[in-house]
Amino acid sequence: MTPSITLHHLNVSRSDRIFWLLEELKLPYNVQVHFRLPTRSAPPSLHAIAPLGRAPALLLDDELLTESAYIIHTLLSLPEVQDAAKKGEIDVQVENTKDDLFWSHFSEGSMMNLFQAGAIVGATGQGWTQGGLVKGLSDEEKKGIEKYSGWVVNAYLKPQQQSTIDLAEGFLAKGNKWFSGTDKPGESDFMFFFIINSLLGGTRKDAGYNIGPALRKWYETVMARPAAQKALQRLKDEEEKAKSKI
Ligand SMILES: N[C@@H](CCC(=O)N[C@@H](CS)C(=O)NCC(=O)O)C(=O)O
Repeated sequence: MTPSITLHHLNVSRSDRIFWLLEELKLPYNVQVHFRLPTRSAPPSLHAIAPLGRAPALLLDDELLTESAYIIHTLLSLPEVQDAAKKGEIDVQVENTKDDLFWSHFSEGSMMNLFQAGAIVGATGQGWTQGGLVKGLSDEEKKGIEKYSGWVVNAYLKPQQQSTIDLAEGFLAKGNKWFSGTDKPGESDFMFFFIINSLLGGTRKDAGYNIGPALRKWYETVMARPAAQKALQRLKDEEEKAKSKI
């Protein structure tokens, strides 16, 4: 029996990974949109659903799943998904390969770790100096904060972030079409979608990272897939529908 699925989506978040996967798996799903607060944090509505108030969160029948890699792994393991793969009805690597496991952990544990740190320091630095997050700072203090947060983001974190991009580029450049190491996208490919989409098509597009030809080709291959196109369209439509109700 097809499970009932509700994806809790936060705007500009890792839940784009799950939209793409659900479209590839041809599973019907509902979407509940949560909009970030002006501080960029998740709103109370998401905290009411997920223990850490983070997205993505997914309700699978009565079970709440969090952590995108776990959500992806669980969906790929559903008996109906495994059956569909056996019958050739879906073009997805449903069994984890060694490469899949490595790159899935890498994408969140090493790569997003650094990008998340950069986003937090950048946004809170600005919140202190321009957003009134802390009142009564002197110009001298603001300059100090700007200098420190600029150094953390650009001199300390950026070269490390670039090294993670380069490592991923090196794997694909060896002739691998997908991070799964097979001829189909697997768990790790869905995991990479968030950061590569943000670096090539989203908020980090003009942030000065060097993205090599193999990663660009991977992204083009993803974006040429009807499921990825449907996913991004559904994400946009759901956000617009939810906005119109505010
Ligand atoms: N490791 C988690 C990370 C989840 C996470 O940090 N999500 C961000 C959005 S990309 C979030 O919900 N942020 C809201 C907040 O920090 O308040 C996963 O892969 O699902």
